[in-house]
Amino acid sequence: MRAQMKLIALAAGRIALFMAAVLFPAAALAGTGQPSEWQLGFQGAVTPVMVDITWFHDFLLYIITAVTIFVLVLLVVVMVKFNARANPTPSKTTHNTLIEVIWTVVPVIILVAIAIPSFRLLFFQLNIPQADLTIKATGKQWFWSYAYPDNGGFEFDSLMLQDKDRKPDQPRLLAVDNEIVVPVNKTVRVQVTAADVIHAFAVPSFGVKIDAVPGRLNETWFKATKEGVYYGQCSELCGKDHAYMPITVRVVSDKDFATWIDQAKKKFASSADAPLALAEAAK
Ligand SMILES: [Cu+2]
Repeated sequence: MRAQMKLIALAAGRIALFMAAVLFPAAALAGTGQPSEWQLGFQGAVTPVMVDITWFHDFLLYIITAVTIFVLVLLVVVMVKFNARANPTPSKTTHNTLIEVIWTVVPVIILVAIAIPSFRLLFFQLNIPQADLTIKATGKQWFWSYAYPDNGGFEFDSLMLQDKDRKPDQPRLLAVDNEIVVPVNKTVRVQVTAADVIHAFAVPSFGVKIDAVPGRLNETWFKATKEGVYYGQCSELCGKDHAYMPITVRVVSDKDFATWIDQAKKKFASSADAPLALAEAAK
């Protein structure tokens, strides 16, 4: 009995959590930049694209909740009013023009109402605006390499931090040795490709997820509106260490970005991984 009560209490807790997520989707226990415990919704949005994705998700949730409740109510009404006991002599009606027009037109209206913001969002994501900065991300088995062609063309590898190298504030399986650094409130174009197999570049708080395909250059963009550290992961099953090639983006002020660029140019210039920098130096 006590075990049953415990189970019921647990289930009630889960349902309450779910209802909270439905009623207050924006506050659905979500971390920003990284997942949080008991998170149900998306990670917090820090780019205009992710703000729109979150809005669209919530908008769809309201529609699907209304549709589901409406169908449930209809089912209950039919069961109660039209069962054999309550309604011994059923009507022989087979057609009703008005109701058929309604159940065709209303779903069409709902689909159009969904399609308009959906396409608007798709174009917003896929039209790369005039960029302030371009970085190139190359997926490799099993780490990422990043190049900054606008800033001297240096390139560096970014590997997941092992537990022994991690500082206390760096999350496990998400922190890397060399982070991507970008300025806040600047449009960043990301060119994404791969050197071996298909990977995918994804940062949930930015609303960015795009395949990294060998021999092809994909493009995406983000404009982070808040300084901070945002984590993502390779999101295309790419082999044995797929789970261990995270992405870390540090969003900083313009001044800090300029400082970082100066340091990075020196730090990564001598690297054998910087063919562009070497080519430029040879000029
Ligand atoms: Cu991968």
